[in-house]
Amino acid sequence: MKPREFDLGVYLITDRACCGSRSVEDVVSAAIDSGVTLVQLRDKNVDARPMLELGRRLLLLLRPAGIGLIVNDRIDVAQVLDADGVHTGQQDIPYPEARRLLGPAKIIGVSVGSEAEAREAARWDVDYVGVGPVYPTATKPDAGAALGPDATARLARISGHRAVAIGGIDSANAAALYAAGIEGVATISAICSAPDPGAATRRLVRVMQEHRASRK
Ligand code: TZP
Ligand code: MG
Repeated sequence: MKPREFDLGVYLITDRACCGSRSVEDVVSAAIDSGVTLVQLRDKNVDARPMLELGRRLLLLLRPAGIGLIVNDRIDVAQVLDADGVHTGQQDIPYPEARRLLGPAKIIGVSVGSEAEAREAARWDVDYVGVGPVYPTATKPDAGAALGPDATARLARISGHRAVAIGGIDSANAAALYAAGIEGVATISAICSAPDPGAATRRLVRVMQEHRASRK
């Protein structure tokens, strides 16, 4: 993958708890085989070393498939892994410092959940914004009130950046986001908690492909 070239279309965010008895590697492997376009390593409850070890195992799966790995929060872990980029939230290292640490070639995504945050992101050369929560979600209890697709698209437009929507998204509600002008959908539970993560990924990829085909 060339630096900063990436497809936000169906963006899987990993969560060990949501994977249940399955390994994160098994879920990511099924998602890769089923057309996922980008993967984020996210684990709020683990030290750097196990995160690094999981990241290394995920890179062994992702690199041959040409799919990028983004690391949530941990710039140090992303650097040691030589991952494709980081995703930073509003309480993480601010974008200018993250860019200074990572250099121009890495992907940096920033979370946006309000107009003020979208306006701040507009001042920065971020590679994408993650906007949400679009719909109610049990996965991140402190995510705030659901924005809905229209407000999500509005925040994305204010930011002026490529955007991925997040929060409560599955194959039944993803089409509304693509239709509203959002480039991609990010999900944790719709894939990680699905009885069949591969089939869940294929359903989301089909929605994305139908939208892309309708725009040709
Ligand atoms: N940020 C905003 S909502 C959310 C994050 C990390 C959780 C998304 O999880 P799910 O299961 O796709 O709703
Ligand atoms: Mg964060």
